[in-house]
Amino acid sequence: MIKLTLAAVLALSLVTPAIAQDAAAPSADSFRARAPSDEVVYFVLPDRFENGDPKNDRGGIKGDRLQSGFDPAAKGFYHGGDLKGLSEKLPYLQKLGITAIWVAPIFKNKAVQGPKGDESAGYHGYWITDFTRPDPHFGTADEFRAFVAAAHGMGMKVYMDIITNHTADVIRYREGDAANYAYRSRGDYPYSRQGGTSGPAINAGFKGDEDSSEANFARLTNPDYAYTPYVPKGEEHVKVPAWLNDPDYYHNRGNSTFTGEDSRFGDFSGLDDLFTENPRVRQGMVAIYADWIKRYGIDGYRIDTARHVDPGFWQAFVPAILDTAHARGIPNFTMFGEVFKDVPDNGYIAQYTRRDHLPAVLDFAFQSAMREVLGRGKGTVVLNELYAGDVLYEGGEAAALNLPTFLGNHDMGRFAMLLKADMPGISPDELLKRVMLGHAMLMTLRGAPVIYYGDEQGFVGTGGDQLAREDMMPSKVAAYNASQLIGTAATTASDNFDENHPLFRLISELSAVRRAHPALMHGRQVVRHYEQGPGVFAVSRFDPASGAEIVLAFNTAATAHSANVVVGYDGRAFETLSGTCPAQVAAPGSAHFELPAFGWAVCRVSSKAP
Ligand SMILES: [Ca+2]
Ligand SMILES: [Ca+2]
Ligand SMILES: [Ca+2]
Repeated sequence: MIKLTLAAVLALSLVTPAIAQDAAAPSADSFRARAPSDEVVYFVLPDRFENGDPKNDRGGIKGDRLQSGFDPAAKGFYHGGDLKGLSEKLPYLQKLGITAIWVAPIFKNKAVQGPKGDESAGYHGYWITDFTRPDPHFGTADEFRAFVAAAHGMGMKVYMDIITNHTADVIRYREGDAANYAYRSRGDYPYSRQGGTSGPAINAGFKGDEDSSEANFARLTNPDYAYTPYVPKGEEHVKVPAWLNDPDYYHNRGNSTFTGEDSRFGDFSGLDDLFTENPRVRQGMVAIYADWIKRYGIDGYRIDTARHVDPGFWQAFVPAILDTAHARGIPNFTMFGEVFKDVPDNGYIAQYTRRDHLPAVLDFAFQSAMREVLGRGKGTVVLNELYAGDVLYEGGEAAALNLPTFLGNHDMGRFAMLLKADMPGISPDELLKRVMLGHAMLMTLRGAPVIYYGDEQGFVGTGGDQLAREDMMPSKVAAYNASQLIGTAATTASDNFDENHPLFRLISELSAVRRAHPALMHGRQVVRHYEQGPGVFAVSRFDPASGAEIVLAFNTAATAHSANVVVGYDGRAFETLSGTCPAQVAAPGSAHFELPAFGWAVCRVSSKAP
């Protein structure tokens, strides 16, 4: 590596006034003006974060854990974290460099559901009964309002996690195996007959679910075409708003296998699948989620299970919600859908921006590519293929800048766990280095980075789902506390809000660099270098106003690698923003990068010779 001379340092400092520190704290009044691409997002399950009020731990429900859902020693039950705790920890998130908080669903859930002996609780928030208020386990509407106001006061946005595909599992069927109702298809069980093609005629004149007009759905009056759905005694009015209690507004065809027709029309593990083709359901969902924007002025929606909802629903929902947000003075309101598939590719997820008109989708293709290059020994060419596909999104490469990118999540598990699964026997030190590099790439490559809570504290976890949902507050779950963290000697038995953790420091530093340089937030990205095996991957990103270039180079290999990387022909010298940059170009149009194992370089290009 070539060292900068003192003269070069002075020359660079004269032409580079905006350094990272300038952007340390986003100002409270400017958050509405920021594009979704400019955010650093933190995805948090409030139940697993901080307990600000022990009085709400049981959600006001009497009885044991099978009533209240509260059992801090069990990974599938409520642990006590809440909105008050989240508000108290906002300064921690601001120091981490977070500018937007994606909160897992806070709506009132069915506290406990599941077959006898296999019950679990709605601590994750995805089993909604009342769509109009926070779950009492998490706090009150006033506490949510206070949380949003506090976040906004610190210049941070709030993204809510919403569901339109299903409600909690309340509806049952008279026929079939209650443990797993088999899917009954539209061909075998048409809407025109009760219980199959040879059954009595019902729903005369209904032309099927492809005609979403009110006139057509006025003729769908009997929901007994596939199964005979019913609401168990005592639960007739459990859902809010009240229209949700009518089985007519659900598909009632049995459980999804997550492929083919049933992926859209089936119940997600028994969760009542809404008839999203029905205009009454569409109006109802728009009303519910428009109301949260009007009442609280939140900044965006992460949309759960988006691929299990019909395109016509999104084509109606998206513009109605955007109109509401814009009228409320939220010009940059964003929505990003969860389109999760075992083998995600950008062509598949891009459909949901083109056909369904979702403004963005969670970038599962980025996550998959990052695992390939950092966990599965694939060449950095995989990343070139990923970004080549950015033209597939509605709006093309510019729209891809707004995609939330991530390394792992609450379903698939944490990035550290995934790498460990790919490389059994990996040392904690190498795992930390790979996870650090992954975060350096996440924070600087195109897209809005999403940090999964706890990743900044070196959480690893031992699997997906419940095994990836550890507590930040001192945990009582034995399985969590037995898991070794990286970058720290701590375990989840103690509280983990360490601002000196190496991952916390890295994310915080790179967030500051990112926020100081428009090129890294919403600048066009051009791939500069990639290899067929592990090694160097490099891109340039460009400030849309000034045209200034920043070169990013990463080494995914476990040994030092170097490469001659294409750079702009006017470039002469580099200022190091992070990692190890060369002092100057090797020749106009080329720079020699030497990177240590798992090293990186974030380099601002200067046209002045050193
Ligand atoms: Ca609590
Ligand atoms: Ca059900
Ligand atoms: Ca569905």
